[in-house]
Amino acid sequence: MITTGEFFVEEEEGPVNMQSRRLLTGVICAILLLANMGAAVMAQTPVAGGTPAGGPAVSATPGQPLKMMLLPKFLGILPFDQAHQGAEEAAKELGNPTALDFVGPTAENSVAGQIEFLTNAPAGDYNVVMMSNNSGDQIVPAAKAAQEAGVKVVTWDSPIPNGEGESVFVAQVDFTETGKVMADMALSILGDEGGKFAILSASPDAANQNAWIAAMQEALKDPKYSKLELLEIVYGDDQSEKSTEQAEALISKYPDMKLIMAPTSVGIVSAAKAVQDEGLCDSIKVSGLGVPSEMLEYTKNGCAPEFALWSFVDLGYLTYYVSYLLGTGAIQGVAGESFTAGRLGDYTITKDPTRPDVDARRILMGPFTVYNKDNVEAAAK
Ligand code: RAM
Repeated sequence: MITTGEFFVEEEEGPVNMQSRRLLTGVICAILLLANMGAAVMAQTPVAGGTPAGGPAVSATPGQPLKMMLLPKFLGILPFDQAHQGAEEAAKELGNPTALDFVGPTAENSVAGQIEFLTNAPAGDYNVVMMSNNSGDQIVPAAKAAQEAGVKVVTWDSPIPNGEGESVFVAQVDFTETGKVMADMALSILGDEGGKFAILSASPDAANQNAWIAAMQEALKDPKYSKLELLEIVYGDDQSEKSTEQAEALISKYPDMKLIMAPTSVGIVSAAKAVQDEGLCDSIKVSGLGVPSEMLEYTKNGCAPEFALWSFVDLGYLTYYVSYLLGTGAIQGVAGESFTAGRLGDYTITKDPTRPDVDARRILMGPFTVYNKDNVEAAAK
């Protein structure tokens, strides 16, 4: 290796040339010193392994082994299977040599079952748990214990309401907008004269449905929805039989009810079927959030003329990317960090604006799609 010293001894030169070369040596040394100082400062940044908040989008380094659990509210319904499909797609792309575990409780045992899965995650050597929370804030002690044991807890679909024990929430859509979308669908179905409607929700502990219902009630304060009157909120626990019973009870309790709004993929199908089976689709309509393939029949026959949803496949895919980046230390989950999530492109972590009073961070996916008889068939394929 040639050093600066050797460089000068080997050459024959006059005093002026010698002087300018000494000057050049000084400049080079100063530059090297500054470069070293810069490297030292960078090594001390708190987000070592990632990029500082506000920096360029971080890309994942594939092939790192991470044990990851995808924990839906419960097993056995199409949206969660679709999220699983998306997560597997990302797992393959990222070349994680450790297989993804898709596990969950039954719908009947959702709250206690989720708490148990999360409680056992550290002993199972998981690096990340990706959870659609169905246990409200009851999940917090288990989530905090998991975090303290070094397990990242990423929520998707349904967050931890108070944000405690949650690294970051991957939101399918903006929760405030969900309230407006539901109010708009009700108005568009019922027309200017409006009417009375009831809400058939999932379970009383479901953070996502609770937030959407609160957002809809807030949206309804706008005078343009003044003809929409909310009768009651009932809960079918995301179980078909219970949701059907609840829909039937609403139908017999409120003869003047014009609409059932169900912000759950299980509830909306149960309500549409109940209304159809009673032969009441001309007088009672159904709307809410549903999967196109499950709603096709009811949208085509006019029982459920409009409903909305997002892509659960993309939600699972994005959640896996976020979790892999967090688990490998490429991102820290702080507001301002940007990252690339494969085919979905770049995202930035922000403070969650829909939970303004708590310390929680969000990644927003979107978009919403509103389905009707014109586009439901294509989406159902
Ligand atoms: C059900 C679940 C899920 C919700 C959808 C709309 O599948 O409750 O959490 O996002 O409905």
